[in-house]
Amino acid sequence: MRGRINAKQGIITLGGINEFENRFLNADRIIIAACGTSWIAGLIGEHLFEDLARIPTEVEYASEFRYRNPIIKNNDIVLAISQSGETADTIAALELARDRDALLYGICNVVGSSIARMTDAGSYIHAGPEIGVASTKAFTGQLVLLTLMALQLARKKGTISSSYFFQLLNELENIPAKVESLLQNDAKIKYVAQEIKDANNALYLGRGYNFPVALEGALKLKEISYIHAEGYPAAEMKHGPIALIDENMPVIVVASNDSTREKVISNIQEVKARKGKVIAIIKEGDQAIEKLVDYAIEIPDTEEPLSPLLSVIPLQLLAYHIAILRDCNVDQPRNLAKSVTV
Ligand code: F1P
Repeated sequence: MRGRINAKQGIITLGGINEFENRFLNADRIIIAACGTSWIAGLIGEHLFEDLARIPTEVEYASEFRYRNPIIKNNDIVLAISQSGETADTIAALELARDRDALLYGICNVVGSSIARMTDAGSYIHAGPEIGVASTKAFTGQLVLLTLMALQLARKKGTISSSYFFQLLNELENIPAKVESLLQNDAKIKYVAQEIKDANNALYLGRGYNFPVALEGALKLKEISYIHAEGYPAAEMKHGPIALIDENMPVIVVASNDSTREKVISNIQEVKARKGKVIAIIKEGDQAIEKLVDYAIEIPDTEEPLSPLLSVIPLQLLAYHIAILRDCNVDQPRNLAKSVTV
């Protein structure tokens, strides 16, 4: 069954969900299993499913899930996210869940892949082939799909108001134009890349919806430029990573969301007090944060549940420019395979 989206009429019908609508509406839990960038998309999915559709959600590294004898019940939905649809650990997690009668749902990019075939239902992101090894547009596609799933379920369950539903759905249509507009900042991002390209370490911080974005920024930097980078929830900085901060440590703070803004400002002040170099992703026109930091990269304002779709892009570009400046092969990073099948 094919899906349909009509923002004006407020219609989202993803085929895979329609087919098992009752299972989704009555699910005790969604367990997301994935690896790498797909796992990080899953963390944003957890926010979306809990925040909008009020379905308890857990996110698991597929590579660990399979070794833990996890509790999976037949009213659970195990949602595998995989660009390639061939990741061995994600397949193993699904096999385990299948033995325990959970509904298996797949979000894949590659049509007809193993995960697409072994799941009970699913949705393709149809992002086209990822040319490089590091996942970028697939991440965006996964986020859009997770948002649509959460919105369809929220609408059916009545967990968000009709006006908020339309607000989010209409804003989703504005995202491509906002992406175009933030790409105008590419020269600035390249300039920042030049300034920090010789760092040995980098720290990425974010809160709420932007915490997984910080993880993804760090992962992209590691994968393609070989700089050691860590992503942390901003509030965890005090529980360890703060010891690492000095003038040689770039700290990239994803500070674009209003609900966490004040707290993030105090994290920035803590880093500055230790002479750390702060690069902040800010909401357009946020002069207060701009004045506090060494470099600010603006992104257009949007609804918070959709903000990762915008805030991740400057981080992907930053990793890209740093990798190019360090003469790294951005499409074929050393030691990495497009699909990890063993
Ligand atoms: C997972 C993944 C990718 C990463 C690299 C290795 O793949 O970790 O996120 O970029 O290609 O594999 P998948 O299950 O999403 O295909």
